[in-house]
Amino acid sequence: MTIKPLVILPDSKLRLVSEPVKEITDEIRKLADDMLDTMYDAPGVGLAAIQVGVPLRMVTMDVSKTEGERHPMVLLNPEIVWASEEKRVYEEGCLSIPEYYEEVERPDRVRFRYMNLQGETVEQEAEDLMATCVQHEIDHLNGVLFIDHLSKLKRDRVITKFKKAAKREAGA
Ligand code: K1U
Ligand code: ZN
Repeated sequence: MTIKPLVILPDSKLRLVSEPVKEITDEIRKLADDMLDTMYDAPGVGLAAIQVGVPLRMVTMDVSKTEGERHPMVLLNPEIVWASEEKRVYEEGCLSIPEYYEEVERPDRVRFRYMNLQGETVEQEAEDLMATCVQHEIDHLNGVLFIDHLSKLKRDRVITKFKKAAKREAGA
């Protein structure tokens, strides 16, 4: 079991556009295992590779609702192929912006496509938490954070708070 350190705001790595996964190697399988360990440990319902410092288009998710049950998903090169006109508001958090939660409006339902670790292309429809989570994670692959969906005032406030915390930690 490997828990990787999380990349935290204002680290500029969070703004990188991640590169596609070209081949499923042992290294990719190990990264998937480490990301799942890190996500469950946090705990979180999703994680993008860049949040552990790796700029690859790779996401782990587990949005299962049943206590004690695990339904781990590994998405390689995920993309949204359809989004509903209807929107919904969900209170989001981010493991890279600890202890900050805000309501974000996004499409209510999406259809997404990805490659699994077996190299198969999968297409799946999502609603509720899964729809929110997959959109949040694909944003990470494009260097977008959930705070970018908020007003400039709220976004600047949270960035300033995390910059000050990082400065304090560097000086400590
Ligand atoms: O990408 C991330 O930072 C993970 C993030 C994903 C997410 C959460 C909520 C809405 C959209 C996207 C998290 O997992 S934050 C932690 C969290 O929400 C949670 C943790 C444990 C149980 C249930 C939720
Ligand atoms: Zn996040």
